[in-house]
Amino acid sequence: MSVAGVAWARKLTDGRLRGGKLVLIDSSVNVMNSQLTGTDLRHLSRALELAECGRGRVSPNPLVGAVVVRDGEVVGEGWHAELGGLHAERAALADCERRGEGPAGATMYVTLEPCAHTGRTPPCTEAILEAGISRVVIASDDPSEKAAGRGPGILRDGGVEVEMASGEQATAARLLNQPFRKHARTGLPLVTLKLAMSLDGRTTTASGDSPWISSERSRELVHRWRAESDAIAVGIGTVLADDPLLTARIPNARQPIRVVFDRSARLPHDSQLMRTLDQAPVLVVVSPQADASTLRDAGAKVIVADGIPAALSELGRREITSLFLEGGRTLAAAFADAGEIDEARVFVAPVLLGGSRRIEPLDPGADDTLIETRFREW
Ligand code: AOF
Ligand code: ZN
Repeated sequence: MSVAGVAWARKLTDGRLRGGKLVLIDSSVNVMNSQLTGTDLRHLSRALELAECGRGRVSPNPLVGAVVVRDGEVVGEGWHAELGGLHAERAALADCERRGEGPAGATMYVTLEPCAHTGRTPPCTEAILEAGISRVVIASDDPSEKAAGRGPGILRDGGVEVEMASGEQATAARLLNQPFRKHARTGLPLVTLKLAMSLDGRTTTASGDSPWISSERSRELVHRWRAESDAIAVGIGTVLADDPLLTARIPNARQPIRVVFDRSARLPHDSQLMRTLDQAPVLVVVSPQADASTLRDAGAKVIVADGIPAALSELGRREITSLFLEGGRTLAAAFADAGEIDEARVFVAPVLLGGSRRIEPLDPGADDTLIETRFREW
């Protein structure tokens, strides 16, 4: 039940199959789209699929996808593919041009409300109005101060029919951009806790070592999650015990910033982290009392912060929208006590570790079960 085990556990958390403590998301899950047709919803779902193509490449921007439909026919598709690149709406309009299709009078389906500001790129509202799009269907709001309804307002004033989706596609669009949404609303990164444990809830054996608990497939997932996170964090205890590298071992992956919560600035200069500063930055969070000058001189970045909330604010100020907590238990407990964990991804390995020796399952193909839980939605 290798992959199936993972898929089943994921399903429990997607809002359809609910059980026990895995209830999540929000009450809008079952709200129906009143004005939108089945065809509209199908195009929105396609726009959501396209948005996924930017995953791991656009942060701190959101994932956004767009589809242009004229007379029932798709004439352009686009997504926000990289930071500083075209927004999804402009990418979809450029696709219309490539195909030799005019977008005048068409409907644009977009997963995030079109922007009205000039940032790295000019406002999408201008491109939509210029193209003569007559209807825009939007799956989710943009809670940024500069957005927050301005774009839809400008489009309506320009004579475009604007509709906001609700229900399944709206929920999916919000869930797609939890890091962006939390950062836009609070200035803080989304915090996701990763844990791996045995069936009997152990992370180490009785002898105190921490053997690999999770399977090959679980480790692959972890590397993907690293590549999709702006930063990953560990406590100094984990660094001293395991000397982790914390890079994403995936070809061409964007490497996350590696954050060490290290109150007294004990991070060893000969640790794997400090020896691989050329692969990805290391950011050490120390208390105001610590002397981190030698770490700074050696090339680490240093944040002086008294406690987790202050550290998160500083990480958010540096445009870190997602923080992936990789260990250990002390750091996880401190984040939980601070009320700062948004999501958890827990691998349960089919082994027993509570006794003096590791007990393996009879089925050699037995794999981990992944349990994903969301504690709050942004
Ligand atoms: C859209 N479509 O595809 C995206 C939007 O600095 P910029 O120009 O990249 O703008 C980034 C902001 O624009 C970002 O914070 C978010 O509010 C919005 N992102 N908007 O209409 C898109 N990626
Ligand atoms: Zn835009």
